Amino acid sequence: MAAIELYDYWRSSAAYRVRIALNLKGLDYQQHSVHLVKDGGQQHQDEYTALNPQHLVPTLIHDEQVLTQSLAIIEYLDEQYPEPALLPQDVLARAQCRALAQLVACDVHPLNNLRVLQYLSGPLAADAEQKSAWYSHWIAQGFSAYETHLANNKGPYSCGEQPSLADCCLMPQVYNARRFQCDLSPYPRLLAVVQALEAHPAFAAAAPEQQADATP
Ligand SMILES: N[C@@H](CCC(=O)N[C@@H](CS)C(=O)NCC(=O)O)C(=O)O
Repeated sequence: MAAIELYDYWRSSAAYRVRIALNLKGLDYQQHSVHLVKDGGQQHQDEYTALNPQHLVPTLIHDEQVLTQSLAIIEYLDEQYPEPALLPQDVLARAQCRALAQLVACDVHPLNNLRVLQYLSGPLAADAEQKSAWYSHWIAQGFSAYETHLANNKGPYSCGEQPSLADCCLMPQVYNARRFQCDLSPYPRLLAVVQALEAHPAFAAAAPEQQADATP
């Protein structure tokens, strides 16, 4: 098996998605911590931007090839290592599963990312209360739509009976929402899925606190 290396940060939700996918596939990987805060953010150092010119984690190295963007990385892994599949076989179900993943990864996460929060509190001089209101607003918009979609779901996970790409995105976003003390009580279906995910060993091992670079 080709060596896999993951440039990672324990609290990065995009890297957390990839850790889940790697664990679901049972793949061994070597982690390199890129501390997003220390030294002004190690994601900005030349050595790292040579790999990822967006100054973002994760970056995955597989077979000496460099891959960026968590969703692209997960789909790449799914094609290289098809079992267990992270997308449904049915074409329509596959599109619907990708839609849930993108709801989180494209329409919630980028609005609440570290660099956005830093811009809010820096150049825009938002105070802690405004930042928290911003954060909760985008979580509520996204999770309320996710909750509605789940009404049509059959099975313990976001897209039926197996953990999927959508779950790789949901779990880290819920971790972040809890960290920012967002009220998740309006989303009982989403919380039931999260309960199933938390009980799954691949998700448990990918949790931020389980990572070697986690700090109290
Ligand atoms: N769309 C990218 C997002 C990656 C991303 O936003 N990573 C965050 C951590 S979750 C990051 O590196 N932030 C550094 C910063 O904001 O300076 C992906 O899915 O890989």
